Amino acid sequence: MLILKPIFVCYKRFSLLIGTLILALSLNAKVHGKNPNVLFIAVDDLNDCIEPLGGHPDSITPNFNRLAKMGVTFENAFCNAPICNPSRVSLLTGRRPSSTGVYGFQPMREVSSLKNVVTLPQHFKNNGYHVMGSGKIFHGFGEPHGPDKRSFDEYGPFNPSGKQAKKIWEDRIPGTQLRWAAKENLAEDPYLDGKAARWTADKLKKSHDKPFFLAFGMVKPHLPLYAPEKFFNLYEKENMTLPVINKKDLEDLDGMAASQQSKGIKRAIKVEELSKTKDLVHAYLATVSYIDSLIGEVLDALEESPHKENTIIVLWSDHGYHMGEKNTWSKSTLWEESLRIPLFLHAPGVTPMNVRCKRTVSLIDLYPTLIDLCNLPKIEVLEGRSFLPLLKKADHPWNYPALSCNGLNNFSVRTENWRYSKYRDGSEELYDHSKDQKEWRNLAKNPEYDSVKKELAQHIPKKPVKEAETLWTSIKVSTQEGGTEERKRKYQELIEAQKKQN
Ligand SMILES: [Ca+2]
Ligand SMILES: [Ca+2]
Repeated sequence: MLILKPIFVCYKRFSLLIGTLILALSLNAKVHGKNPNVLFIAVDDLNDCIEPLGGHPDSITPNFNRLAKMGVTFENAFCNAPICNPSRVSLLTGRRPSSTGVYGFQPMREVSSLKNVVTLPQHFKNNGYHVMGSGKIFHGFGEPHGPDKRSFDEYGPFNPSGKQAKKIWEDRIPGTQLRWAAKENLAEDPYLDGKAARWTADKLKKSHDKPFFLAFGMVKPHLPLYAPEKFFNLYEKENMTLPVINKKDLEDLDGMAASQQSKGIKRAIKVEELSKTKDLVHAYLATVSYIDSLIGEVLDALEESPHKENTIIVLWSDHGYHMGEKNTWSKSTLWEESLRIPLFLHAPGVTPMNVRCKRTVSLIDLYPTLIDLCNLPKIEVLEGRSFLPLLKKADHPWNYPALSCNGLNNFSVRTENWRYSKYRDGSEELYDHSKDQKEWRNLAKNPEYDSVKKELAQHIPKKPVKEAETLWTSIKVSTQEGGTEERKRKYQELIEAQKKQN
């Protein structure tokens, strides 16, 4: 027995090892043996005010916590461009705005180089997947949040019109788009986001003949900040923590670096004059809690479904949002608040649970990463880099900065420690994130950092293509309120006229 015991122990260890190997292989087989499903969740204008990213101490987001525990939370994830359309076109085509000229509101298929582009969902569709979508995935033109028809087999709710819940109360900053309201609590949520969540949950509960790619896009917390009243009631408005703001922050900037978001700065001045910061922060967090609850509904449906063990979940926001920081309300800047985004990824058999990754990744990387995770054919022209190694090991060596751009020839390069931005008028910013996470001290003019700037500047594209010309962007309409509706009307007219001509 004395001799047998070690052999027995050895055998036990050996069988444990074999068992672990078989389990690992079978988990891997579930993802890599056949094509795993993808649940692709998009959020609009969401910054780090969610519990796993700790951007606001008062935020209540149990379902973001739940998602974080399931896989990898990226602490340093960034968008390719800090506005809806260029961010989404870039993610969904895998090409940077500086390569396509989509810096603003150019409809993707109207841009000659993108007319026949194979989008991310379309690549899944072309490779045996059933591709479904609802809500806002592509930015809509004419049709609000209309899908790109070539990218999907079927599309659920995407139009925000229709029955709406009654407002309990409403407030706004006059002369701006900053509006917020609590709506009545209804059992059947009539908003687009609620409808899209229910549609997505129903699809998850069904069995499917083919692997599926299921996209679910929410339009909140984009303005106006409307949510059912119960989400406002989660917070005590009077005790809200306010963002820490350095009033003199812009004084060390000049040129385009200082004036990049004049509308956002005007909004911030009005919010301050009317003492409405608390109200707006309250409304933003209420709206974030509302979408958190919808994410919960969808996660519940997946959990109860037969697809639980074989479905990748990815959640991203198209860009961040300023809440008064850098004296700005909204987005469209090359500062951290606009560029940093929530990004979560859960891939059964690949990602460990509850892991945080500090490496810099960006939305340009999602297309090649999903190709890798689902064993789809590679596409040569994609400009991002698959971060599959980080999904397996969050601290894998990674020396690839995130590159963002905001309009022609305005670029920002972010490494784990630095942000360097250069604008087309030559103005610059340099921030040391190891000491200055709020980006208050611009070091760009200090010659001590010339070598840092030089190294980071190497990542900036040398020949960005100019703004693409399209029918939509050729329409000149004032950007005052109602401008977008007027633009949509004129756009439809032009499309009709073009059809008649052809
Ligand atoms: Ca957006
Ligand atoms: Ca400053």
